[in-house]
Amino acid sequence: MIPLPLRFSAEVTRARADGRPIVALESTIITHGMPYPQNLETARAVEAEVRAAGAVPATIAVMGGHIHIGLDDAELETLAQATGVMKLSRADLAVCLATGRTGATTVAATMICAHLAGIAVFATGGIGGVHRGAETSFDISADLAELGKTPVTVVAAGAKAILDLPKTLEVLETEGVPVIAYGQDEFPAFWSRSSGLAAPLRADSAAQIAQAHLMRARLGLAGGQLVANPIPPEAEIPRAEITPVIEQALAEAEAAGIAAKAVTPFLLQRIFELTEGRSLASNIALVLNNARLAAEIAARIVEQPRRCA
Ligand code: PSU
Ligand code: MN
Repeated sequence: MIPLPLRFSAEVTRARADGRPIVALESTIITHGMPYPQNLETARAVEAEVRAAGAVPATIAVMGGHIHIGLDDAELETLAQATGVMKLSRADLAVCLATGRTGATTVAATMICAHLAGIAVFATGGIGGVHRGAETSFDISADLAELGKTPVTVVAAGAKAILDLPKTLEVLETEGVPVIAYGQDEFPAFWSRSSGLAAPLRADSAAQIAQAHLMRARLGLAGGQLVANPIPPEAEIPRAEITPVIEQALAEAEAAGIAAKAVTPFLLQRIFELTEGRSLASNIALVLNNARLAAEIAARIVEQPRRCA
């Protein structure tokens, strides 16, 4: 068999040896989700937030035929400025490795790589979902099926209202994915704490989420958990304010014939422009908030088996 092409950073190698909690971080948010230099600043700030909360960050990306589990600062900088980076989902990962190209991992691909590296918890901003108009386009993110297959707990701020949120929740239910709102009953909608939709499940502590993660494994249930962590109140853009902006961006995407992998990056960029950067400030705040919660969950997961053993 060919060797598993994992390459651990020095920091992650030490954390693994010491049995410390590790939080995986995705890289598509860096290459396709935010403009330079805010993408680099955010990536660094998110890593710092994970460390401040007592865990070790592992930003994941594909470079030079390897899956990097943890990037050093020079690698982070290279990725943040790179052009022509592949956006990797489950379908693209092996071809990117085989061809030696540089690839940024989406939620789906980051889950796969985190699991290969023995990392249980992953923090991001928002997950992909069912796009509006999916009944004709069939555009449903592979993130949803991945959550149904791969045992990683993903902390996100819900899903963006650029998606069809009721259909996204339906597909998650079909995939058997626990969607757990943190500290509230409602499913949060990324920039807004409220979506108008009830979350299927609720948890009020990192310890409960960690326990549920371990219990799923004990029960032999495949797949991960989606923790929907609402954006901090001071950073939110209320639903009434963001809705018309989303509608305009969607109309422009349709008029321009944007399709497939280009849809999410196009919408994010237009919403950034239309809100004059406010959407980006909110996005950064919610990712930091998710990094903190993910670090707490990872710490509880590392502790619990020892206590029970
Ligand atoms: N949603 C966001 N920000 C993002 C993404 C989604 O709010 O940066 C990125 C994530 O990497 C996610 C991917 O996994 O887009 C989903 O892309 P698609 O819809 O093409 O599956
Ligand atoms: Mn898609």
